[in-house]
Amino acid sequence: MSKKNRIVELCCFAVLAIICSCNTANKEQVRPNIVFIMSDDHAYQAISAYGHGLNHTPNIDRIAEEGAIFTKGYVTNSICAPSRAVMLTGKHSFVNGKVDNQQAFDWSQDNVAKQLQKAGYQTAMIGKIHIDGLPQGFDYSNVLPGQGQYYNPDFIENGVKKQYHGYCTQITTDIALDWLKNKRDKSKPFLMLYHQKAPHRTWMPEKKYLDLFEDSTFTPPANFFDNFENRPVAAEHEMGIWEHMDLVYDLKMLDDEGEFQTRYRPNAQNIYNRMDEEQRAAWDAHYKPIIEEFKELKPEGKELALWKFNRYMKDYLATIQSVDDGVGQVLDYLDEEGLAENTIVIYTSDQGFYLGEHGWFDKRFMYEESFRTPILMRFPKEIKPGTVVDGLVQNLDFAPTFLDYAETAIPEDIQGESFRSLSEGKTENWRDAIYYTYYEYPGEHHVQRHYGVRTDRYKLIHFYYDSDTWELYDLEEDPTEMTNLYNNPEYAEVQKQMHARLIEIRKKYGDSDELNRFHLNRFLNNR
Ligand code: SGN
Ligand code: CA
Repeated sequence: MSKKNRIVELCCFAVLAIICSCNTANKEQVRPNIVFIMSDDHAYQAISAYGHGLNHTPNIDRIAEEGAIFTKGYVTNSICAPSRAVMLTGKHSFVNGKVDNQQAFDWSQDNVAKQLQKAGYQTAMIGKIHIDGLPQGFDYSNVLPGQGQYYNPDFIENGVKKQYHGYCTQITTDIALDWLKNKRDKSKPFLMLYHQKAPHRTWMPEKKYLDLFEDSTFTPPANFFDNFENRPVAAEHEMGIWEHMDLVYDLKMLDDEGEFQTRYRPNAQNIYNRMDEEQRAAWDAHYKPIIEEFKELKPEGKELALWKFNRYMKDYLATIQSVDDGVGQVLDYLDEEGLAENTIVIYTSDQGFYLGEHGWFDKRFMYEESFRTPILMRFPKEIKPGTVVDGLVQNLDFAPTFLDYAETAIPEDIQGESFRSLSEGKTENWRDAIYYTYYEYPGEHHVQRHYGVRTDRYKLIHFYYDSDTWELYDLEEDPTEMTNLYNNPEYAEVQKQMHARLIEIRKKYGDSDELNRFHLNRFLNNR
């Protein structure tokens, strides 16, 4: 090769190298960051953007104002750890194996954090995870063991346990901010799972918010005194505010005189003992007058039910205020760093929650309040402010959506679908039915095993194992699901069609009675 040709060849290589490196740099700049915020048991009714008027959550609302609110966000299995496993894997519980809170999760299977990590993302898991074992797929993890504690919680940082002093929600936010500011590799895009324990039972507010709702009076939902006519399975529940909510453990009536010897009083005492002197002083200053007042009032019957409902709402909503503050702090950080434009921010919960509907707290049932979950999402680059997404979306869809935005291939075996184009307003070819399964029975709160299908208008549920009960609802006529229409002759055709939809959707996702038996036997053998 002549000297001249050699020089030309070298120049070509140099130009090519520059083009390639520019492309990589561009790609790095272009791929969005993802902040996936999730709280535990946060009912959509308790986010002001959803318009129920119970409380004011300005920071969470901001995500929807500057982005999108999802009106039909649902989970596939309304219980904590399974919901998280679904989000991580993009697969239904009966496929990823984590069907209930007790069953071990197999961390060796693929998950969205592993996939994004492989694609060059920095990944972090902070806060409540409720899945045992060192989280896999994360460059950094700092998680609560099990349910975690509201006051002075333990955390497990990259496998090492240590106790923090203070209030869990704020600590979780501080850890998230510390990772964003000081720990991540700033040359890479990031995925941060920032997951709050609040507002999970036993709804312990932060010191500064103890009094926030003290002057409010809450009116319960119209079906608070539900008599469960036509719904024998729901009638068996153990999640009634009136009948099952513990006066001392849930509602903080830990009196010095020991007058209220309830079932869970010892647990309440343990939680109280965990606080330091200053925390206890603030706690007592707030609750002692309420205990005195309750002793004087001695409410009974329906009056007691309404008193309990009000105490529940005050504490539950107060814990949410700290969650909202944390969201604000993270959004501020994104603004300050100029990251807001190219960062997807999602706010969701591991499932919905009952705020007195049917007289309940807790979740688990396929009825709307616990089947549904809040989803709010901001991505200024692609989503117009004030977007309302009405398509049926499930927590199954988060993993493929993240991969889609990250320009990373979605593995074929992922069962969810990316809602990227739905969020931009393209509704064609979107699904018109969703599938649900629930397994944790026999168990706390006594909710039978069930599965079902929901379309835009109808819902068909089958309770099995200790029961063989079908329920059918017309959500347009009966949005609070008070009238079971199964075997109602007027709905014979709808019933037939919904059975067909159920068979079809179970086939689509690979569920069956045989799998239900398998999970039941595994559950019974592990007890
Ligand atoms: C705990 C709660 C239950 C709750 C489950 C599951 N009891 O066991 O009320 O249903 O968690 O919640 S408590 O006495 O420990 O508070 S989940 O969100 O983790 O699935
Ligand atoms: Ca939960």
